[in-house]
Amino acid sequence: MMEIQEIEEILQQKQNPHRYRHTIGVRYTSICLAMRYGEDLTKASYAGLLHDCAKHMSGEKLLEKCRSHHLPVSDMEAKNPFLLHGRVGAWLAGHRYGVEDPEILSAIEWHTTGKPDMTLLEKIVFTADYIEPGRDQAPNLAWLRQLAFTDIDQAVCEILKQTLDYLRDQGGEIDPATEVTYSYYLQKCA
Ligand code: DGI
Ligand code: FE
Ligand code: FE
Ligand code: FE
Repeated sequence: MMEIQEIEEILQQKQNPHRYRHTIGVRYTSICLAMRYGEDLTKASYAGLLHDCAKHMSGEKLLEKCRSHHLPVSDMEAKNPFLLHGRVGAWLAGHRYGVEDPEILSAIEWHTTGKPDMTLLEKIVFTADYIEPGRDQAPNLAWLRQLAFTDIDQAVCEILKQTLDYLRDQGGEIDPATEVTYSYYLQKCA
């Protein structure tokens, strides 16, 4: 794997200052959650740092990357290509940043929609993305941040609930993956 510092330098060049601050926030929040739940700190650090490493790409570029590297694209993703930044990011992490650990790659791939029965590392990155200190748009964030450090499954469930509410409100198309993930965690946390 490339050194953390070298990756930071590359991402700082590629991302706008706001996105880069978010990236660093997700890196450290992932590390904090890893401390709390007993995950490997190095894995959390790399997964958090690289989770949005393809976010700066346009929809067209993301689709082109998927075509050229034979990555799957669902109908929903073809219509909303930004949903592919996790999958393309995982590809970049592997091929440009030298990450070989499949757990790190999977946490990057699934950070936007989540998926049922996530690993601890996947849940950590999914949650850190939403609660990192730079985020301020969600309601009840102070409560949700505490919940994340109390019961991460409940936090995942609440984040999905808020995301679905937001998408319904905005008329955004809901990826079946997001819905399936919510159903799974709703049942698990009931
Ligand atoms: O890349 P970030 O902005 O840091 O965070 P992210 O990768 O979790 O993306 C968040 C955005 O993704 C947020 O605006 C909600 C949106 N999103 C999550 N699930 C779905 C979705 N958008 C659509 N259209 N459909 C989904 O199922
Ligand atoms: Fe993202
Ligand atoms: Fe997210
Ligand atoms: Fe993010």
